[in-house]
Amino acid sequence: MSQIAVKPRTKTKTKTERPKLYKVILLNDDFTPREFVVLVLKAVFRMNEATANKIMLTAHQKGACVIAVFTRDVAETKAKEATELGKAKGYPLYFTTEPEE
Ligand code: TYC
Repeated sequence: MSQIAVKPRTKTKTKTERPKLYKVILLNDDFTPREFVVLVLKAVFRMNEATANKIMLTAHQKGACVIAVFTRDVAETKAKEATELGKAKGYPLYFTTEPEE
């Protein structure tokens, strides 16, 4: 008796999806000094003085400003870190995150 082994056709499709990106948003408030906002932007988001100033002014004038996009973990960690820096000084400075469309 001969047996024929039939190999199942299993084709593995590798689907590499891009990780969803999250925006880090800087919110304006009436108390945090402008220079301190700039300092935090430079320290946490590695911005130069000019870029940090521009972002700070946009948030100051419009109420909020998108800083950058990162993977979820990085966005949340940086937002938390930056918010904590303000908190440590008694400022209500706040950074939030939001998924990109
Ligand atoms: N509005 C603050 C002030 O006038 C400065 C400021 C700018 C605070 C941007 C937060 O996200 C901010 N001192």
